[in-house]
Formats: sequence, C-alpha cells, structure tokens
Amino acid sequence: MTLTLYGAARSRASIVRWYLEEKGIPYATVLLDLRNGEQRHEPFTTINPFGKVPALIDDALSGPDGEALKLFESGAILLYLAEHYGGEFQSDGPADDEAAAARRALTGQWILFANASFGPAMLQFASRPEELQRLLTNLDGVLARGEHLLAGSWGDPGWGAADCAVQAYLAYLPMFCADLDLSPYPRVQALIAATTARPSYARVMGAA
Ligand SMILES: N[C@@H](CCC(=O)N[C@@H](CS)C(=O)NCC(=O)O)C(=O)O
Repeated sequence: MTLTLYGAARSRASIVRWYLEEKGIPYATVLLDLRNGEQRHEPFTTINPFGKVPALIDDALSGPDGEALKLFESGAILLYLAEHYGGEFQSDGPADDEAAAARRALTGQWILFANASFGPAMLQFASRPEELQRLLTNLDGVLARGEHLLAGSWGDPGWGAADCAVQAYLAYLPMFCADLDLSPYPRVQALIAATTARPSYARVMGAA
C-alpha cells in the first residue's frame, strides 16, 4: 500500500502532511512547482482536474476509472485518512456504533467549518474583521469543553482530523492576521501555543 501526497511548499498540503505525521501513517510526497504552474498541466491534472494541491493517491483502493484512488480537496483527504488509516471512527462493538457514526459526522462538520467558514473568514479579515472575531468568540466558548473538539460525554477520543483542520487555520492566524488582538480569546490563544509546540506540527510546518 502506498499513499502519495501531492503538495507544494507553503500550501494546504502541509495540513494533510501534519495529520499523516501525527498519526504515524507512512506516505510518499511529490512536490509540485506552483510558481511555474506545474499543477495546471498533465500529468497532475489527471489527479486533480482543477489544478490545486493537495491531492492524494491511494493504490490500495480503486477509483471510478479502475485505477488507484485519486482524491483532491484537503478536507476530503483528511476525512478519508481519518476513516481508513487513522482509525478514528472504528466502533468497539454494537454499543459503540452510534457513537462512532456521531464521531464521523462531527469530524466532517469541523473539517467543513475550518475550510468553508473559518478559513474564508480569516482570509477576509482585512475587509470583514467582525466575522472572524465573531467566529473566534464562539470557538473560544466551544473550547471550554476541552482542547479536543470531539471530547464530550463519551470521553475524549484525543487529537484527530477535526482538531487538525481547525488548529491548522488557528495557527496561521498570527501570520495571516497580524493585526488581530487574540487576548479576548484566551482558549484559542492557548490552543495556538499548544499546536505550534507539537513536535510533528513544528517538523511539518517548519519545513513547509
Ligand atoms: N479548497 C482547496 C484549496 C486548494 C488550493 O487553493 N490550493 C492552492 C495551494 S494552498 C493551490 O494549489 N494553488 C495553485 C493554483 O491555484 O494554481 C483545498 O482545501 O484543498
């Protein structure tokens, strides 16, 4: 089985790499030259026709073309890895089936929140600061339950794809939104510090 991650320096492929490293999942990488537009041409466009990284090939499964499974969109890749390699939604038996289904649904929710709500709010911070501030206020409240987004009455399943997706964007905040005062969001601030202190985060993002 080989997982091949297609990425580029300083791209969203780092988020996927961080997950793979954190979970100790073996993978190979192919780095594309985005500046020279390598992502917009074959052979890469046979993997992602939209010409964006990250993309993943898993030769353990087949896709609709009968060849190794090809996936694009960082969120879809994270969810796939969490399910098939991270063991995040495995059920411990019939009594755990519903909780496992709920963990999967909530992981999808947080990944979409990161990519479709939080990320865009962060990128639009200069023109619409109030949107990001509102999301951060609410997220700070959610984090009162604990640092891991899926922690709850069923216990704490630990760091997972939901945390990876949200924390990756949070850790970009000081860089992308340097003018943003984080002091009204103490739990967010603490989580950013905890994220950047994780050895695998530092290894991947330091090399990104
Ligand atoms: N929603 C996509 C966004 C992918 C994306 O915008 N990737 C950028 C790098 S971070 C890219 O490949 N840009 C090159 C281009 O658009 O030509 C995801 O999360 O995977």
